[in-house]
Amino acid sequence: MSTKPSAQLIWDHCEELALCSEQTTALTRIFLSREQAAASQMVLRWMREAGMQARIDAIGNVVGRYEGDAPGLPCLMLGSHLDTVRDAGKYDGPLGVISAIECVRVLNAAARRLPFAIEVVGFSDEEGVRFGATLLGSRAIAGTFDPAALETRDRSGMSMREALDNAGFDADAIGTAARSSEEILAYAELHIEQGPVLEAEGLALGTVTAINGFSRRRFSVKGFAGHAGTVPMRLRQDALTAAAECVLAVERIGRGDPLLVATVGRIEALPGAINVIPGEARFTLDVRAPRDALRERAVAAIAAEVTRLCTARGLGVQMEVLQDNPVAASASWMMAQMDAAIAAEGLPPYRLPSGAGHDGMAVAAIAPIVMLFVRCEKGISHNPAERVTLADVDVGARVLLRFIENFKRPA
Ligand code: HGY
Ligand code: MN
Ligand code: MN
Repeated sequence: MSTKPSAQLIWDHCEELALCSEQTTALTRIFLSREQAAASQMVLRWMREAGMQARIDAIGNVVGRYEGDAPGLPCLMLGSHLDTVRDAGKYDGPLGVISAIECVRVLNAAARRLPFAIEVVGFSDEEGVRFGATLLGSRAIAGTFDPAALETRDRSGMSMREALDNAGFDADAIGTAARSSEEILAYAELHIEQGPVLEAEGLALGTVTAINGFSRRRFSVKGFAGHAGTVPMRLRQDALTAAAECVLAVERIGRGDPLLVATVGRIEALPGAINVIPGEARFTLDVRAPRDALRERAVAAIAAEVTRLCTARGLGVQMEVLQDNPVAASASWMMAQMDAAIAAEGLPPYRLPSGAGHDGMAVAAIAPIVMLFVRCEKGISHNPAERVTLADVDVGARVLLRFIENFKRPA
């Protein structure tokens, strides 16, 4: 009987989960979609086959529980997210969920019970693709879900409340997903690095020191739609050319500090016809930094510059605050235990920050956190070219299992 996780099974389950997609030619699985419902049922089954009690909570998180050596003990929570970005890779999120399930399967096969319970969570919305606000599933578990988010709307104009109801959930029952800090000893997440550092260092794994803070905004530039053939250039109130200047200002301000990143990931011109001067332009903003003051200054500078540029053109602009998340630092004792697990598998411990956001930012509100990063090829992620190796999946799962088996919360 193997006492080691099966990297091949993890690999195969990532492949199988990737079939739950909005398209057949790309991987897109967004919050409350049919594809996500199918993925949740698949993960429920895997959790139960691994020996866990498994359920879907009030916001669609898939929650599996493996009891400790006595019933009802506080748990070490593991997991990651099951939703994806559009045209995603197969491992951002699912690798963490499936590796954690595989660790429990190995413990269960050996009839091993630890002095704490283990819970594995497949979070329902970490990416925030559908409604803009992110970490919805983990915030619900942390008890920090903002009910105002229920009124945000997706591309089709459907509100989150309606989408929850359509998917068979009760938007007003989201509070029942919240967990108390007494129930959770700590949270540990295995995730691909989504950056180039481990590969550059020639390392398979790293212990995450902190998750950079991030701010998300949505801007709407208001001009005046007009006939593309008749309105002279000097008389136009073109919302898109104003937005284009704003996008370059975001890049300029983002380049102002090597620790800062600022991105406009989406822009649209309305009404969006080839022969109509755009009367409105909408674009998103994503700003991140390892220090909250640096991020906050950059967001303020961008908002001021956007207003200045639009006003100079005689246009109006509105900014919607989608979300602000402070830096989430890993617990030092958990980093030490993750380093020890890495070393016990014969690898050199290595520490690095996370530029990407993760569910641990939300869970940090109720539990100490740590992450284990797994190398990904060229650091590519949020892209179908996202790749890991079977060998790295194998050592990642073995280190995660060793971390679990040796986990001990200091008195
Ligand atoms: O955007 C992020 O950093 C994460 O992938 N949700
Ligand atoms: Mn992720
Ligand atoms: Mn992601």
